[in-house]
Amino acid sequence: MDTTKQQGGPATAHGARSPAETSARLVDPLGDPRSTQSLTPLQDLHGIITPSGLHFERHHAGVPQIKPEAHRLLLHGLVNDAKIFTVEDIKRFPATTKNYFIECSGNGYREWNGPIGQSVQETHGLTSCSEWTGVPLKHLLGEAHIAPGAAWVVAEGADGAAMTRSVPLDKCLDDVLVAYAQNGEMLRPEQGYPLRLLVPGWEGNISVKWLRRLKVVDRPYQTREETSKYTDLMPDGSAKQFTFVMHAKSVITYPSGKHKLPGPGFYEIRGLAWSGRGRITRVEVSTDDGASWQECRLQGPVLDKCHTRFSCDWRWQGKATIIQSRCTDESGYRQSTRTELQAAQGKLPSYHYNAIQRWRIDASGEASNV
Ligand SMILES: Nc1nc2c(c(=O)[nH]1)N[C@H]1C(S)=C(S)[C@@H](COP(=O)(O)O)O[C@H]1N2
Ligand SMILES: [Mo]
Repeated sequence: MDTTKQQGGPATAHGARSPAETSARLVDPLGDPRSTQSLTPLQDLHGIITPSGLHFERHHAGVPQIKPEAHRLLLHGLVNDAKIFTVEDIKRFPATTKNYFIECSGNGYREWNGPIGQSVQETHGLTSCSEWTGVPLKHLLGEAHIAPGAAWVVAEGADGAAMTRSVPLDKCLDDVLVAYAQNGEMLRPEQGYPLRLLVPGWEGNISVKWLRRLKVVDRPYQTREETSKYTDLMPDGSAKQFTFVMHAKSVITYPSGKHKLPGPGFYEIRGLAWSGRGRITRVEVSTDDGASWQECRLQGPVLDKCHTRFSCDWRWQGKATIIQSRCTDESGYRQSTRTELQAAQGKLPSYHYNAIQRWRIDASGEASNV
C-alpha cells in the first residue's frame, strides 16, 4: 500500500503505540494472582526512560482503584501541626522533577547460585527508570513542624497490604519525594496513583505506593516488610535489617539472552548501569570471557541514582565467547562477580543480588545466560 497516495488516519484524543510494536511486560504471578510482579522488557528499550506502560510492577495485594478526590494523606506523630492533605493540596507545593530508577531488591534473586532466567527481562526486569514529579517530603515535614525525638517516618499505603515501611528521618529530609506524576502525566495506577513515596536509590519496597499516611516516630516500627521480608539472611543464620541502598549494577541488554546475532561483523554492545549511591562513573565491557576489558561510552546526561546507558563497539569474529559488563559508581564501588558475592555473603539466595551478568554467544550467534 502506498501511503503517499491516500489520506491517513484521523487525529486521536489519546495516542497509542503502533500495532506493530508488541514489546510487553512479563507478568509473573508469584504463585498467587493477588501478589504479582511484572518485568520490564529491558532488551527492547532505548535511552534511559522506561515508558510508563512498561514500568515493572510489584503488588503485594493487587492494584487498588483510588478516586483521587477522595484520597487523603495524613501526616502526624511527632509533629506540632498534624496535617491532612488532599491530592490538590500536594500539587500546590513547589514541585521537583527528577529522573530516578526504582529497583526491587528481589531483582535477580533467582540468579544467586547460577543462571536461571533466559532473557534480560527475566534476569533484570525488576528495575525501571522514570521522570518523577512531586513535592520534596522535607517541605511537608516543614509544614507539620517536626517535634523533638523524631528520628524515623513510617509510611503506609492504601492497598490491601497496607504496605508499611520505616524510613530514617535523615533520608526524608534529603531527597525523598511524595510523587504524583511520572513521565509527564499523573502516576499510573500500577505505580501508586495518586500519590507514592519515592525514596531514590533505595530498595523499591520502601517507595510505598498509594501513600495515605506518614507518621513521624522515634524508631523503626519493625513492620512485616522489615522483619519477615526484605531482610538479608547471612551465612551465620542471622538476618541483616535495613540494607536500604541498591548497589551498583550493570547489564548488557544487547546482545542478551534469547537474541541471535545474524552473523560475524560489527555490533554496538548496549546496556544499562545504575547505582543507589549516586552517579555511574565508569562501565567496562569484556568480549573475551574476562581476559580484557574496554571502556564504554556513557550517554549523557549521567544522573544521580538513575539508569545510565552505555555502549561500545564490537567486531564479532563468529567464534563462541562470553560478553559481560561491570560498572563503578562515584562512591568508588565496583560491581563484582557472582563468586565474589557468594564468598562475601554466602550461597543462600538473598535480596540485593548485583553480580556481573555474563552472556554466552555461541558460534551460531545465539546468546544465553551463563
Ligand atoms: N502500597 C504498596 N507499596 C508498594 C508495594 C505494594 O505492594 N504496596 N510494593 C513495593 C515493592 S516490593 C516494590 S519493588 C515497588 C515497586 O514499584 P512499582 O510497582 O511502581 O514498580 O513498590 C513498593 N511499594
Ligand atoms: Mo520489591
